[in-house]
Amino acid sequence: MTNQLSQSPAISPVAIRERTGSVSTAEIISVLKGEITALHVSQAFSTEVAEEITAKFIGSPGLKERKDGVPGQYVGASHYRKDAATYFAEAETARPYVDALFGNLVDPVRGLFDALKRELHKQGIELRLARSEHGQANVCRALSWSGSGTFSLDPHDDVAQVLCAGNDYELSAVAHNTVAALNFYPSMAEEGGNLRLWSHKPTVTDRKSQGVETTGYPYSAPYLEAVPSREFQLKAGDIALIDGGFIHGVTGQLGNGKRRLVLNSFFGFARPDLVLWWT
Ligand SMILES: O=C(O)CCC(=O)C(=O)O
Ligand SMILES: [Fe+2]
Repeated sequence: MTNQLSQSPAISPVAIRERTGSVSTAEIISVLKGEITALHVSQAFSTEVAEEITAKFIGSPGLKERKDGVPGQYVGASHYRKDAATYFAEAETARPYVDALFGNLVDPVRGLFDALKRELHKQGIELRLARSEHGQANVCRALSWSGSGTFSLDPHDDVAQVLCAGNDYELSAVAHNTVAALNFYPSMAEEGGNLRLWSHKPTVTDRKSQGVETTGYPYSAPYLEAVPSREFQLKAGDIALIDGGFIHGVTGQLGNGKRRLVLNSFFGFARPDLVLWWT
C-alpha cells in the first residue's frame, strides 16, 4: 500500500527569463531543450495587431463555447480529449476562422513558426504542423477563459493530454520530451488573468494520485499548497513560452471591460530530427 496523502509533490527547479523586446529562436530552442522553464517577453508584438485580433475574435462567426469541461470560448481546434480523426477534421473546418483573426495584417504566430522553422532547418531538424490522413493542425487557436473564482483557467499540465492522446496521433511521442506551450496575449483584463507557474512537474504517478491521469486538469488547491509558485504579470502584446509539463493556471480576472484573449500553440521534439506543432 502506498500512502498518497503523506506524499507531498516534488519541487522541480525553474529557470525563468523575463524581458522586453523580440523573441529569439535561440531562446525558443532553449525552452524546447528544457534549459529555460519559462520565458516572458513584454511588448513582443504590436498594439495594432493585438487590437485587430481581439476585434476579429469578438466578431468571429467561428466563435464557440467549450463543452469539454474547461470553461471558455474559442476559435480554432483543441486536441484535448479528442481522437485524431475528430481533432484534425475540426482543425480543417476551423482554419478559415483562425486565418481571419489576423485580417490583412501579418500573423505574428506564423512569423515565429517560420523563423523557428528556418533556424531548426539549419541544424538538420524539420519543424512542421502535426497531421494525419484527416488533415493538419492550425498554427494557433484563440481562447478566452471564463472560469470564475481563484482561477479563470484551473491549474493543469499540458503533457497528460499529449501522453494520452492515443496511438493514432503522431504527436504522442512529444510527451516524452518538453511540450512547449506558446502564448500570445492580444488582450488582457483590467486586473488579474496572470499566468501562475508552480515549481512542480508531475509524473504519471502524481497524476494518478490526483485523478487527472489522462487530462492533467485540474489540480486541487490542497495538492499545490506547499509548492512554490510565481506569477507572470501579463499585458496585451506580451508573449509567454513555458515548459507545459510544469503545472500552470490563469488567475481570476476583474473588470467588465476588456476580456483576456490568448493565442495558444504547442510544440516539441517527436524525434531528434523532427519538431511537431499543434493546438
Ligand atoms: O491562457 C494562458 O495564459 C495559458 C493557456 C494554457 O495554459 C493552455 O491553453 O493550456
Ligand atoms: Fe496549459
